[in-house]
Amino acid sequence: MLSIGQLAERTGVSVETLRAWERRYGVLRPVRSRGGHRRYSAADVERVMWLINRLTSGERIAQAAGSLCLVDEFRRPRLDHGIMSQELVAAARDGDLLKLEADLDRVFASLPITLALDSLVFPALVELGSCWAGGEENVTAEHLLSESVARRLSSRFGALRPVDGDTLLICCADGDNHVLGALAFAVLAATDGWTVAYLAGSTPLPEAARLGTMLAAKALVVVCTMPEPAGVALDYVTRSAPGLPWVFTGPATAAWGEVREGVSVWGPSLDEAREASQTLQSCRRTG
Ligand code: B12
Repeated sequence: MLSIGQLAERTGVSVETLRAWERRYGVLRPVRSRGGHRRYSAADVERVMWLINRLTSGERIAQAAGSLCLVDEFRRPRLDHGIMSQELVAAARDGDLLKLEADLDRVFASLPITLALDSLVFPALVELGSCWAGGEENVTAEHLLSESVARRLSSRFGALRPVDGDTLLICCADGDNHVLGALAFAVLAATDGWTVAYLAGSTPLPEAARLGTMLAAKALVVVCTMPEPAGVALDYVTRSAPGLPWVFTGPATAAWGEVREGVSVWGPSLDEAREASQTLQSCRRTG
């Protein structure tokens, strides 16, 4: 546990500012020592760092503090065995459209996309998907949830105007129509300044190769959710279309390592794939 001075040292935010944030917005959660002094935990350090991050990206403190309270609200249930994720599952199962939409609005408004997907949405989809595969679930619950998520990701993607940056082509392996991860990755890449040619689901790779060449894409990213189309795609690329900057990523490639049969593999998480794309971006800029 830290004193306020130690918290200030750890985070680089002055004691006065920390006190003001605590008083005005209640963003710190100190406990009292035996002598009655405030003591701050690692979670407080994390909260302050989170706020600094939001302020650096231009947000005002009141707004950032408001979002932080929502993040806390959503993180706590995740630690408690994913209760929030269970609520999404339940709302989708019950066809409770108002709750489903309201919950997803709050999730996407308050959390970074990767956190929203990895901590809440994907676990809910995996649960619905496995119940459906086990014959216990009607497919409508999964469709309701995945469509509501796809709408939100699409509208974010549509709001990001292409910049005059290097081009990343993003598609799903031929035969694979699981687009949510690909769409999320497209949003992240566009946010980072890539010009994104997003082709959505099932794309024949010879055609992706033609477009990628025409656009001089810096990477042709093939997102794979199902293992079989992933294997066929890798086989095609290594046998018939080497030489282009192919990258494989997505759930089906999670166990592949960084390179597979001479082809780059990004991930396994969305954050790691994003980092790999940022590294490529900075290599191109400096190179
Ligand atoms: C939603 C869904 C669908 C939707 C897709 C809607 C859409 N707009 O995308 C629809 C209804 C279209 C669908 C159809 C089918 N589906 Co489906 N589907 C799913 C479900 C529920 C979620 C898929 C998804 O979004 N996965 C992404 C997340 C949830 O997966 P994850 O493993 O947690 O991913 C982790 C990481 O890999 C990473 N990640 C995820 N995405 C990405 C992307 C990138 C770029 C990166 C870097 C990382 C990353 O984040 C996660 C956390 O770390 C899964 C269940 C599951 N277990 O995944 C089944 C699942 C993928 N589907 C399956 C099947 C069988 C089908 C169908 C064949 C069913 C049928 N008989 O028609 C069809 C195939 C259609 C096709 N040709 O593609 C199987 C696949 C089995 C297999 N091993 O091949 C699954 C696993 C269900 C199951 N348990 O059987 N499906």
